[in-house]
Amino acid sequence: MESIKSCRSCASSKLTQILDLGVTPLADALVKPENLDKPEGTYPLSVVYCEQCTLIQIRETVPPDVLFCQDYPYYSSFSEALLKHSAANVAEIIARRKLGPQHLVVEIASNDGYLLKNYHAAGIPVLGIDPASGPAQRAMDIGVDTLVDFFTPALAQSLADEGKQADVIHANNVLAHVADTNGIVSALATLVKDDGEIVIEVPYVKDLIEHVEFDTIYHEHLCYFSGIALDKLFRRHGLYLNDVRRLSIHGGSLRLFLGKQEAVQDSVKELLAQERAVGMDTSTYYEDFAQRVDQLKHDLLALLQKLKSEGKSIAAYGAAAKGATMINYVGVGAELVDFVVDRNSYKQGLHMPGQLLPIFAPEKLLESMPDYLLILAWNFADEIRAQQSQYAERGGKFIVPVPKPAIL
Ligand code: JHZ
Repeated sequence: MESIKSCRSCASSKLTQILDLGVTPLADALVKPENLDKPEGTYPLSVVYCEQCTLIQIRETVPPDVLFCQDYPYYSSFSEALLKHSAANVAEIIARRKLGPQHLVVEIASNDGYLLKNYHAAGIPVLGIDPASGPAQRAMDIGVDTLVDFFTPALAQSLADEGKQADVIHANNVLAHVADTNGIVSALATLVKDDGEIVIEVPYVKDLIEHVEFDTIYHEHLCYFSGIALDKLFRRHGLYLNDVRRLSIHGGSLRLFLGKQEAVQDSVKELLAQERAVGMDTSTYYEDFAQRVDQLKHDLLALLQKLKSEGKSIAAYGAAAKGATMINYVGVGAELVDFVVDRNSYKQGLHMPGQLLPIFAPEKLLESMPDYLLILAWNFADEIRAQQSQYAERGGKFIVPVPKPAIL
């Protein structure tokens, strides 16, 4: 592991620490039953603000081949909400750009083909790029052509040399995952055609801070983006942030539309102005975050301990990466929560990193009927509650941990 001395975007060494989450295991390094006695790798996790370009980032860089290996357990297609969100995005872009068989759409971090399959079904050529071979194989099985590799400037150049520049590039929830922040943006600029478009989704740091979504901080996420920080980053590589939308997905995200020609719309000007108005271009904006995170930790622990002292049983829903940060930072172990359930069959039978809570299929809920269900995948709380209506009808109650622990 390396610890940065300068900003990943602008290289300034003026970094101000805003949060220390201690030493944690890797959020997606789920533990196999046969390894339960073996020590897990743990890494420090701390968040800094760049005084020059305003980018929020973690100090620690864990090598990508450790993070996104063959066993990488995240498969996008387990959420109906995400599938709907992606299909709607694709339909809009096909219609607006009048895409057809003569075009090429590339997705970086294409995972199991959850997004590109919509273009493929419409007869538009696609290429996915993803280093995690498990999800990539799933994509290929459904006909989504996929390169199992890391997306680098060299790979972008070799695709461009082969005549495979893209009309549209999607890069959802991947910008933050790449340590060479300038490298990935320059690679996007290389791969997109001069009249092409890049559509990027990132979790929005304003939502993270305002709703205390501290659990979305883990080693896979190196950067936490604002419009101000992104605009500076893109311009350095001849790309213009021309349009932007705020989305509710993943606790609040930005969808960014970039091109090689400058055509900045009011949406971008308004977003940047709003960010400046609340002070996101100063470290003051982030000053009380650590204290609010600590309050949430205290409140959640107190709630779970009170329920246990009343003889109630508690389980958790969602073996999400963010769930690992939540249970490890708050200290939610087997004395409080009996087990975790998750629909992702690749996670079932494994254990959460750190606290080692066992992961089962959601059917276990109706069999065991815990009194309370802590929703660790709170970003999909509506979907999960709808799906678990039988659990609720039988008297089960839900706990949502952010922005403030609440029983629903
Ligand atoms: P979910 C991942 O984070 C990892 P995670 C990654 N680093 C990233 O950037 C973000 O996504 C965007 C399960 N589930 O998506 C599926 C059910 O079991 O919030 C997942 O295991 N039933 C790439 O892991 C987990 O919950 C359901 O009905 O924090 C959700 O994880 C639903 C909706 C989900 O992301």
